[in-house]
Amino acid sequence: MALLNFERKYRVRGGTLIGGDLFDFWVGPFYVGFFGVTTIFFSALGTALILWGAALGPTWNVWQINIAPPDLSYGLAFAPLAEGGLWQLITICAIGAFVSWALRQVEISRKLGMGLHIPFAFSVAIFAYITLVVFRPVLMGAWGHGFPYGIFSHLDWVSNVGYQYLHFHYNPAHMLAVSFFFTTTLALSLHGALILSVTNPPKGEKVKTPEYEDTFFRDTIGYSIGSLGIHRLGLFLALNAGFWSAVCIIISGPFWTRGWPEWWNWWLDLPIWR
Ligand code: 07D
Ligand code: 07D
Ligand code: U10
Repeated sequence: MALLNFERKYRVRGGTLIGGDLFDFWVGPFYVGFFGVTTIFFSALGTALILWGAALGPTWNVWQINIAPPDLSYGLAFAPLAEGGLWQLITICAIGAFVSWALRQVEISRKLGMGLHIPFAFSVAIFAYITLVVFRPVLMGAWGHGFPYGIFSHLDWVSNVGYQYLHFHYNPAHMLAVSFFFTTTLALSLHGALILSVTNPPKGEKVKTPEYEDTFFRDTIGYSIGSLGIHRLGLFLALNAGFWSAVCIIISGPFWTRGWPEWWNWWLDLPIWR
């Protein structure tokens, strides 16, 4: 079905989570919905607050703009706007916008009668973000533990926090997350390459069937996960990358305060060596 005909067929009422027909329409290609309006509201307000923070100085250089969280001495209290209060409001707007976006994905999926896999997947990214700026700061007793909003300043935060634990690579959950990220790119490159290799036959030859795909991997590694399976695996790998990232940072501080290399002493402390 041509895309335009299809749109006419599915662009009908219903599927909304809240508000019935309210905002149940499209603007150009975009579905609006209640959560489209809340997305626009939070992202416009959040962007304006970032601009306000930037205007407070000292630079308009986009790489260097930095909106820092409050000083640790404010604990979990609200801070004055120029002293981290903007960061707190921007964080509320960011969470509002990300969650609205996920709920808009839910409404669009429901309209289309599809599964909720995409909003579920995005929720894992949101979970990692909320872990960084809410769960961990709350567990550690100060908003000042959140990361600053700025392109380079957030890199400084990652590096500083990493070295606070001496050698972040020794964090076992970080190892899992990193391995899942690497495996995700390996899986995507294998899958992208396989699909292109069967759908781009030489002139005059037919596009190959899934039997060819299966046979390639059976011949190479003895097993094929199949054309549906590779998508399940891909989603599993990617979601685990995000999930274990959240775990690796939430345990750093709230549950382990020393250097990560030291954590491995449990191995030396096993009773079998005694
Ligand atoms: C390609 C989809 C498109 C999204 C893009 C990002 C903004 C920010 C705002 C000036 C894959 C849009 C960017 C809206 C502009 C202001 C105030 C997604 C794609 C193109 N980081 N990070 C980047 C964010 C964290 C880390 C780049 C966001 C954690 C490292 C971009 C968040 C830690 C490196 C960026 C976030 C961390 C980066 C490219 C939120 C651990 C890099 C991102 C909301 C997760 C890389 C200069 C990209 C870089 C980079 C955005 C959080 C580490 C600016 C929005 C605190 C080590 N991060 N980041 O392609 O070049 O993502 O930095 O959590 O090396 Mg970061
Ligand atoms: C948080 C992003 C959420 C994004 C959302 C959407 C918009 C809209 C609009 C484009 C989670 C935002 C959307 C803004 C944009 C438009 C229109 C994703 C998030 C909701 N590390 N490390 C990780 C590696 C080291 C350290 C994670 C590798 C050093 C700390 C990942 C190496 C030290 C933290 C990872 C390495 C160190 C991490 C990041 C190598 C520093 C974290 C991915 C090869 C000296 C962070 C939850 C992630 C984390 C994290 C990888 C090295 C420290 C597994 C490969 C040794 C402090 N590192 N790291 O989390 O777990 O994505 O955060 O050396 O906090 Mg690490
Ligand atoms: C996949 C796939 C597959 C496909 C696919 C894909 C995965 C096999 C069938 C998809 C993959 C791709 C297309 C590949 C490329 C994708 C990536 C590399 C991922 C990263 C993507 C990006 C970087 C693009 C990001 C773009 C975004 C998020 C769009 C931005 C749009 C908006 C902000 C508008 C959103 C609309 C809303 C909220 C609804 C309401 C909208 C309106 C009312 C419209 C206009 C708004 C107004 C009039 C209000 C005014 C707004 C104001 C004042 C403020 C706005 C503030 C802002 C900050 C924007 O597997 O299958 O093929 O294709």
